[in-house]
Amino acid sequence: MSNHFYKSPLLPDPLLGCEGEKILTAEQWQQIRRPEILELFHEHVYGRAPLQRPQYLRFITVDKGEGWMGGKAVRKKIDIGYEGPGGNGVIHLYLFVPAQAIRPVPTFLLICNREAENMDPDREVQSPFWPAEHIVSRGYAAAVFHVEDLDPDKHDGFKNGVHGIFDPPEVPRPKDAWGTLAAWAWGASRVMDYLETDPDIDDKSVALVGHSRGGKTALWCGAQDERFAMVVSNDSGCGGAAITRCKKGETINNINERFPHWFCENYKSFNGRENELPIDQHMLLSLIAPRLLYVASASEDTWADPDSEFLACTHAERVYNLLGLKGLETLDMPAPECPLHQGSIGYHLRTGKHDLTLFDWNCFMDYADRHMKEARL
Ligand code: GTR
Repeated sequence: MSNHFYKSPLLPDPLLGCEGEKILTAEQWQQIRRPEILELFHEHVYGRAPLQRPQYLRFITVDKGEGWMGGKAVRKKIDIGYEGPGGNGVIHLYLFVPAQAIRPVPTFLLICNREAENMDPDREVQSPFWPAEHIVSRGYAAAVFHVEDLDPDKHDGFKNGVHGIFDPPEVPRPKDAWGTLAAWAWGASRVMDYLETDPDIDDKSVALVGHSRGGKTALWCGAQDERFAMVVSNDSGCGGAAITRCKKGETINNINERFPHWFCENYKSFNGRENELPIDQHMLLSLIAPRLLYVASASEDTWADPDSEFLACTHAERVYNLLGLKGLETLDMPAPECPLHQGSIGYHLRTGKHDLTLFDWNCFMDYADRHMKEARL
């Protein structure tokens, strides 16, 4: 891994407003610059959701039972039903709450983008992708939902899922209309709507976790929805935690060709023109401030590009500093398996491939053990 100084591209400044004014105080950040940056990501990258909480949103506990995980957990299955002009849908939320813990408990919510077996609520499959037993044993509630409950991961002309349900019938579709990642992010916020109502859950201590396309989603959700106390991006790469300018591996052109449904139409105008973007991904990370941000990379994941993921963290740090918080506190990429857990931005590089492993989860929980209580709003 190289020291980022040798490859640092010229990046847009998170602390320079659109009118050219310097952002010098926490108040200016919150009132002026944060909304500007959020708007730029809506307009050019992820697109705009037509609504937040829909008028029709229902939480139904379809199952609640003790005695799971050898008596260590209570399992709940919650159906989060939503309805709009074009139909209705259901998010199936699975939740394991530690039986002995003092309530309300801090929680890890995973956005699952892998095969549904990885989140088996009956625990016949115990995948490291969602190590619910392990999460519970460390005193956290383990929550998960699947992205396909919001929108299928294929280019269907935005006919199915939440687009079909909520989109106004505008033809042609606006170039800043929400893509699939924004649809999934919208779903994570609806899960938070439920968690706020559950007396077992400490809704001020919820960490949102996503891997890869799920990691891009976690960041976009956490940037908009300030109810999440901690946001974790695992191997999220292009359109996630990685700086796009001078990025190795996947480019904007690659991602828009292979996944034309993920981002808004406007993003395609930056194919091969990264330098003309008014933002870069360090500015997405900065929108998580002052809350906890955790970025993880894997050494062999060159498509995502660990150097560019780390670089984004070092540049998001200026916003954390403005808000009186520490970031990574170093400009040097750490060695594999040597997590940086000092400040309000956490980072680790793991040896190995593009994946979400038990090592990654343990790092997220070590970090949360250390910071989530003190950061509690
Ligand atoms: C890849 C894609 C990446 C990443 C990954 C994943 O094919 O190019 O941007 O999102 O899929 O989600 O596993």
